[in-house]
Amino acid sequence: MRPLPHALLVAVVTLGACDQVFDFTADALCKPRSDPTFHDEDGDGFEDLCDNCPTVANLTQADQLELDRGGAADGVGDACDPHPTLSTDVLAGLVTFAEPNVAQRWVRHGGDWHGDGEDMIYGDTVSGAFSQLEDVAVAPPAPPFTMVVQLHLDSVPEPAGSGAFEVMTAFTETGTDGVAVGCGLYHYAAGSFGVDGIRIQNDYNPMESNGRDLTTRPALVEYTLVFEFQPGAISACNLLSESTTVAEVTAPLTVPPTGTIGFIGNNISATIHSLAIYR
Ligand SMILES: [Ca+2]
Ligand SMILES: [Ca+2]
Ligand SMILES: [Ca+2]
Ligand SMILES: [Ca+2]
Repeated sequence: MRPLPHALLVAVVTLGACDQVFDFTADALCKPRSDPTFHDEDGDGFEDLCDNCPTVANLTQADQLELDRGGAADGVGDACDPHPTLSTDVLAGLVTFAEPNVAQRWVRHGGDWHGDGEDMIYGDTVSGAFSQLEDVAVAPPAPPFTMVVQLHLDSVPEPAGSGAFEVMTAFTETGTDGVAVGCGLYHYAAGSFGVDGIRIQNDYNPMESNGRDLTTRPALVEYTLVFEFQPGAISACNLLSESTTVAEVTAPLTVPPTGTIGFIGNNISATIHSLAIYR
């Protein structure tokens, strides 16, 4: 077994209290490849539970940026650290969609969400129906926290009329279609919110929504979506492609997240690889 950095060990042991939620168990650390539940989400050779960036390939496992500033490494690797200069980050949750009980945990409210054993795929490009996917077991942690989603944009149809196209990570009201606080990529018909952008959406209070246009139609590539949630303050939605910020938008979200963690989709096709939560 490869020794764990102390900070990561503390983080993962802390996660042991959340076993049913995120399937993290202390005795599952650093599984051998022969273990049938071995899983390496990012393919860098480090099994998820002993990888300091489980959703970003980082062969060096470098956790140096806080040290460079005279602080202490926090156990979250440089390649995925939401706050590289702050020593306070903790990986608080990980969803890879390869969990053995994924079909039971994730509930669909409309739309075509399906898992392939590694990813969750949203392919509702015909009906245009707004739909949600939520994890029935998971409520958001106490803010502040950061949600990071790795996804591939598969197709974005041309908007028609006032039609909306989007894929977002969200806090959804359990069992209720259409009520969510989310951060994501959207594509609206001109004259609506804009076209080809990202936005923070708050259906509890639409006045708190905010969006920003992209300068070009979004490429069908891998994206990282980062949702920084600060209750009662400014929250941020960042869209990154290959470590380059494509767009960022902020909005005041005065409604705290409720319900469960999930996704919303609407007439778009995307493959969602993973969701990680840092606090
Ligand atoms: Ca890995
Ligand atoms: Ca990694
Ligand atoms: Ca770090
Ligand atoms: Ca940090």
